[in-house]
Amino acid sequence: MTADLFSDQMESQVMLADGAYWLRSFALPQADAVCAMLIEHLKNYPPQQMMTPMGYSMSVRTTSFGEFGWVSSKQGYGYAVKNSFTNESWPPIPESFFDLAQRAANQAGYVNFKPDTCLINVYEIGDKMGLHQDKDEADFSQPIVSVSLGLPVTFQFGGLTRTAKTLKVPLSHGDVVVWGADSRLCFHGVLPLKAGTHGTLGQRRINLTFRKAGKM
Ligand code: MD6
Ligand code: FE
Repeated sequence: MTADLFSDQMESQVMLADGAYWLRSFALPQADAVCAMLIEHLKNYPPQQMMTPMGYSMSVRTTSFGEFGWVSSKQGYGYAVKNSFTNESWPPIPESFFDLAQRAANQAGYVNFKPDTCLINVYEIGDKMGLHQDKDEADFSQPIVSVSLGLPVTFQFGGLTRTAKTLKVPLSHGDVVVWGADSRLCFHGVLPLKAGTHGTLGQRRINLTFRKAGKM
């Protein structure tokens, strides 16, 4: 892959593995509106640092939309119908976010994607996420749709074992990655966020991850 083939802001589609696609700039037309909604939302629903089952504090701050929210604690990883910090249900996925996720899934060949959770991860400078598989969902036939906003970051996309070689994917504001089918359980992670200032989100990256967590 050469830089001149993929100039800035160009919408293009890159296959990362069987069933995994990097949709460059796919969300760019909606990205600033999505960010504006998120900035307002996070004022009322502050993201929280969760604990890993091993007892470490995660670096990213997290909250969710949807019927389910992704949670981590000493009890393990999984989905919960209530936010344990507020004891309230998660607010519904905004319609425009749901539409964006569904269109991205369609673009990657996954028809009829109906996410019931949208995880909001807020990365500050230095925040990262180690290599892991997403396997807390009830049904692996549904893909994962991940929308990147704000500062650029290096996303690692590997194989079905932790030691498989990883691709380093330079994600920018408005990029979407969709993975499912043969790549649904591929290891992935995020390298530490490098210092910078984004025009809309400042010194942050926000990642939205849409999934179908509950039963069909
Ligand atoms: C990201 N997040 O924040 C990617 N996976 O860019 C994840 O891959 C992820 O935050 C499973 C559970 C929580 C996560
Ligand atoms: Fe993940």
